[in-house]
Amino acid sequence: MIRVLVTGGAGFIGSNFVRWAHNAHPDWQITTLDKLTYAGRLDNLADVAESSRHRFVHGDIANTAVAAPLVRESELVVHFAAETHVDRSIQSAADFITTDVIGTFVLLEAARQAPALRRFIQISTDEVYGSVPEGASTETDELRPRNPYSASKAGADRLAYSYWATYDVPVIVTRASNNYGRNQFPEKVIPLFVTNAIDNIALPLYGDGLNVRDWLHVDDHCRAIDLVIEQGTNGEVYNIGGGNEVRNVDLTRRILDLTGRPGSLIRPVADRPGHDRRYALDTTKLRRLGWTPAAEFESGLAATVDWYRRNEQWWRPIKEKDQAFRDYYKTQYGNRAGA
Ligand code: NAD
Ligand code: TDX
Repeated sequence: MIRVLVTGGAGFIGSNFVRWAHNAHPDWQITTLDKLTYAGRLDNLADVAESSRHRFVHGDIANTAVAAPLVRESELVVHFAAETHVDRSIQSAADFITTDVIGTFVLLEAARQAPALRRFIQISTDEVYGSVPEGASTETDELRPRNPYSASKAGADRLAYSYWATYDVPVIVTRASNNYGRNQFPEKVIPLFVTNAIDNIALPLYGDGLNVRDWLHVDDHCRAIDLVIEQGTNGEVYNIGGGNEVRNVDLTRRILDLTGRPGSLIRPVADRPGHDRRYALDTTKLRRLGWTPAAEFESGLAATVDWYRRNEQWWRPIKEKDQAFRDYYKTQYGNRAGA
């Protein structure tokens, strides 16, 4: 059996990856290490809860006593754990530095003493390139992160690279675009807007709504990570982009169409400070390994809306009963003046 450590496996992409990898790789013995922050949910891992090929460890990646032994026993590490929401990083950056930078440092230090380790996948993001007015970012482009989240991710991204260059730790860095799909926490724009629309609550669209994101289905992301594990080259960076550039206002209208709600639910609100205008990735390098995204955005978004419709028991307790989420929502949107 191949021993695989997945950090942040109770979150959105991590749990989709664990479920996907558990099905695709009967020879993987998977350990999920997760702190279960507000974004981590054990029920995201319900499909593998009974499996003898999966083990859950509750712990912090920044805690060497917990994290280092798990890294040292692994052949593969897929490192998703992070604070991930840009708006929260603007409210307070401390947890982003502790988890995204120092937590990654702790894992990398342990990786130096992991005799069987053959891959350490650092899950980075397209946000490290900063705003891209035209064209598409290639892996060798300069990094220009512009918010505390993307700056902390850029720090982790380059720290991981440095451990390959300096200590020969078998690091590969992936930089994905905006993911969508099942189990995404309802602070991110798609699940927030879908669940608000279901409830007939206003959709707070930042600024002029013309910012562009490139949407990647989480299943396509999982396949890409798997391919990079199998066929990537240590020390390299791989962009993973869905090739679906959509303006936020158009995304919002599609969500309203899919939920049968009127355009009057759109509420233009004050812009996010330092709001990156556009992200776009050149994915030639990954495509050369044989990857193409399978999901078509229209149907992928419709299936995602459908998932939130059918799984109200998953998100209603967060939006209606979780006081921490309600406080966050109030701080973020309560007094937000119109754009
Ligand atoms: P998420 O917020 O849904 O989940 C993060 C998970 O990490 C949670 O389960 C949380 O409990 C866990 N975690 C946080 N701090 C931890 C700590 N100190 N120790 C252990 N576990 C901890 O995030 P996501 O959207 O699934 O993102 C996963 C990764 O992918 C992140 O590294 C993120 O930067 C990257 N990424 C996300 C996107 C996207 O669109 N969501 C795009 C590109 C890259
Ligand atoms: O209420 C909102 N209104 C709004 O207009 C929210 C939450 C977002 N937006 C806009 C801001 C962005 O232009 O929608 C777009 C997407 O916002 P988010 O869902 O917050 O994602 P983004 O900031 O683009 O970052 C995401 O993609 C890259 C993930 O959260 C990151 O973890 C990932 O690295």
